[in-house]
Amino acid sequence: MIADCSTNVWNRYDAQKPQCGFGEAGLCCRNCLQGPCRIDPHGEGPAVGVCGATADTMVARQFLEAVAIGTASHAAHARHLVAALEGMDIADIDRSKLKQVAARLQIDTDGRDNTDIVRDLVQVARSEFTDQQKWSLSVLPERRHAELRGAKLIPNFGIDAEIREALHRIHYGCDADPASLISAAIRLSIADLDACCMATELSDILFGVPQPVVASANIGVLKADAVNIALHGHSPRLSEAIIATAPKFENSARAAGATAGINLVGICCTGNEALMRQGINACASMLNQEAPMLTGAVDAMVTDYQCIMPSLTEVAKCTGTPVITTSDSAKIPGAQHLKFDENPEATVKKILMIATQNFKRRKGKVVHIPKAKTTSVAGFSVEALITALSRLDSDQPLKPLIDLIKSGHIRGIGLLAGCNNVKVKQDHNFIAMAEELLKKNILLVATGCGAGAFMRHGFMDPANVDRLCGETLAKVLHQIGEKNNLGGPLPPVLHMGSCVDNSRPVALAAALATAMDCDISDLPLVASAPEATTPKAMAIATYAMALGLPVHVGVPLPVGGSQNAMNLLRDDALTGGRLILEPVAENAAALLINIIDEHRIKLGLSQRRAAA
Ligand code: SF4
Ligand code: MSK
Repeated sequence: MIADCSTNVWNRYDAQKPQCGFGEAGLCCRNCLQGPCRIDPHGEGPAVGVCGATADTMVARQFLEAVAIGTASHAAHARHLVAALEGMDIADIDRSKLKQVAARLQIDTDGRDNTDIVRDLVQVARSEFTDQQKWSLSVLPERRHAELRGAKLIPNFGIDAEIREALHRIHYGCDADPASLISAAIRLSIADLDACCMATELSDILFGVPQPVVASANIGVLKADAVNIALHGHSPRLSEAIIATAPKFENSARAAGATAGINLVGICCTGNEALMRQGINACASMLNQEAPMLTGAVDAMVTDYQCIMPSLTEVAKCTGTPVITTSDSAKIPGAQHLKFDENPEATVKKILMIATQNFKRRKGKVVHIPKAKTTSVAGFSVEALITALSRLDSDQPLKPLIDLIKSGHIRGIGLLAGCNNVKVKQDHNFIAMAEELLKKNILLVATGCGAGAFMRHGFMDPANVDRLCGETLAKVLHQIGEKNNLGGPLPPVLHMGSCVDNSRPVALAAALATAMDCDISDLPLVASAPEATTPKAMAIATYAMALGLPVHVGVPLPVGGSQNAMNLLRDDALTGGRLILEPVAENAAALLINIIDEHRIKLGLSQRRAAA
């Protein structure tokens, strides 16, 4: 690293050690000014807080709070896209996705003008925040509705109203019953799914449905002789605007001495969005977001919202990188704030100008860009997968996939999602689990920072299929690749997008369950967030449970202090889903493989085992 800069996420973590055991177990409550209260998990100190709240209450209340924060974040993201759709030039949108989504939401599309359809869609979107949750419920099959209805988990109101109700329950002297609180968290998570579905589909309508794209990943995508602009956060709005305008600044970049022109690179989930739709190279994920700046080669770190470390401006003090924040919801002291929504066009131009000017400042200075760079094929939206499968059976595109699952060539499907977490050696859990699961012929899809991990380690490079996958899975990936004239197989792990885009694997699961005439919870399908970090990840994990899935989390959740809360989540009779807490990746993979086999037996599917 070029800069003399000692601050980074790993040494700040070391400085925090030992972290508070009460907090880690969920046994520290700061819900009112009589606290903080804490409960001794060893039974030697107080067993209740000042108000009488028990360990069960504290843990369940905090769980609901985390899901509420996660849901509020996804809701803000979705709301931002609704506003974008309102202001969008109708000529630029993806009409086929617009009609598909509108029809599912029972908006009349026959012979109607796109402007009218958009107006109705915006209206439905707005009422998702207040009155209803049509968006997610319209994706889920009837059997799942019935399960949720039976468990009284169908949301009563819109997203915002459910968040408000959750915050009310958490307040001093309200809901103290752990079962009631956990059930509220699961119901609220449907609102999170609603926001995620809305955000994904509006992004697709606004900016296009992702299709397979070849790009590079890891820090080596930075270029010493280019104006490097890092796009960081979650929203595709700002990144798409910068991508569209950057070519106009190529000449000024070259005039400033950047012979390679402008080099846009992605960080975190804005990076995933830009990669999926525009093939922008992925530079880093949430956990290593400081590293690109430390090369000395980043000319602007441009952020929107969520998962942006406030430490970036500290790092900037060492490197001189301009850090530009663009959302009033995510300001950072020391950053230059240019509000995107106020004047998108002018803001984008100013960002490109600042970056170009900064290149002049750093010209001639040594940069240190590690060579690490991999080839990655991304862009696997459900639509892209269906198109690929339709080359095997144009009438019933899902049938080949179902037949392969039934025959055992594909033993099951695993979603590896969620963040990196400083408590785990970066990417270790993702990689160790994927190695085990792929060998056992389990088809893997990935989103969010997990997808970043797989890109960095070559798991999205088709060249590695034969090395990483079991025999029958490799054969399937080759076969689909050949039928699509890709000149090779599909990659070992399929990149389905950002963390909001966990709605894509949900849509795939729902379609498979419908086609196989079973519930989502019956499918040989598992999910894992082996290095989870954020409340958004907790909300996503909870909606995966609400859909009836077994969900593995590989880091401690603050629920360990309550056996009752753990039992409610671990063996969730409410939804058929369950939480699996297992820190050792290899053990987690073994547990998930067993669950897949149990589901296969229950469905009466072939028990054929591909040679491992
Ligand atoms: Fe303590 Fe109860 Fe206040 Fe929590 S809500 S801080 S347990 S008094
Ligand atoms: S960025 S929520 S750290 S996946 Fe979507 Fe990564 Fe988790 Fe943020």
